[in-house]
Amino acid sequence: MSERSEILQRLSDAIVELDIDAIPRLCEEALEAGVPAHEAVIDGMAKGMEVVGQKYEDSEYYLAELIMAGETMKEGMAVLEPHLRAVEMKSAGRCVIGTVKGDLHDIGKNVFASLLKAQNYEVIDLGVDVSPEQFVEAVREHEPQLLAMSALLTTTMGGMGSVIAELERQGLRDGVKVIVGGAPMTQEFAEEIGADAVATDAVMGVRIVSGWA
Ligand code: B12
Repeated sequence: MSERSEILQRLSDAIVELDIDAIPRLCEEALEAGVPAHEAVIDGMAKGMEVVGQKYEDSEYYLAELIMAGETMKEGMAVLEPHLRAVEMKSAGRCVIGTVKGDLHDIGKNVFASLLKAQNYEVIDLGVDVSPEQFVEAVREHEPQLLAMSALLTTTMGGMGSVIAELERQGLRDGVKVIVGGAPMTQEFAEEIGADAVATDAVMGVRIVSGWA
């Protein structure tokens, strides 16, 4: 195993083992070894999150472990975020972002928002559990080029369609590009709700939107 893949594996393992004390040091080590910050997030820590999700499904982990895994990943993000400048992209614009109503998952949204900021986007983050009314109001107020919505629960992803329908109803849809993201997204779903693009990983998302600039 190369040094890089070994470090990525250790980052993933630390998330799975909920090792909140070790994660900041491991993130530093990754940076020192020349691993780009976005790779440490997506190919390291986020891979561990997938294992955590699997263990939860297998009833090996419970809600307490999900919470702890989230906290561990946030500790790692605190070290890596200032270094998220490795994706080579041009352009800038304004983006309104949020996690849809009923959904409290924000780690992936925050990763995407950090990558956008690193590309000189102005990011207006509405947080989690954002209602269609709040999204539409923010689009009216801030007139962004980009609206980004995140959902991790299959039960909440439908809320994205409500936002787009409301934008259309209020005559705001044509002025903004809409990207939806999160693990349960599919191309078919994005087309069905009338989103402009879909991404299941944040780097892919940044590539797509910078192509629009
Ligand atoms: C951590 C976690 C939590 C934490 C969240 C902490 C936080 N602040 O976010 C807590 C403990 C709160 C939580 C709660 C729950 N969770 Co949870 N959680 C997870 C877990 C383990 C990891 C998610 C994560 O952060 N991954 C790391 C990030 C980096 O990845 P990501 O979110 O997928 O984001 C990436 C991409 O999707 C993309 N992306 C994300 N958003 C966006 C947006 C845009 C615009 C773009 C371009 C890209 C993009 O970019 C990111 C980086 O590449 C997942 C399992 C999993 N593997 O996903 C379950 C999971 C999502 N949770 C699940 C469940 C069931 C729940 C609960 C219902 C549990 C319960 N019984 O209460 C509650 C729901 C609470 C609520 N109302 O939202 C299920 C969802 C099942 C489903 N199909 O709907 C999962 C899949 C676990 C499982 N396997 O069953 N959870």
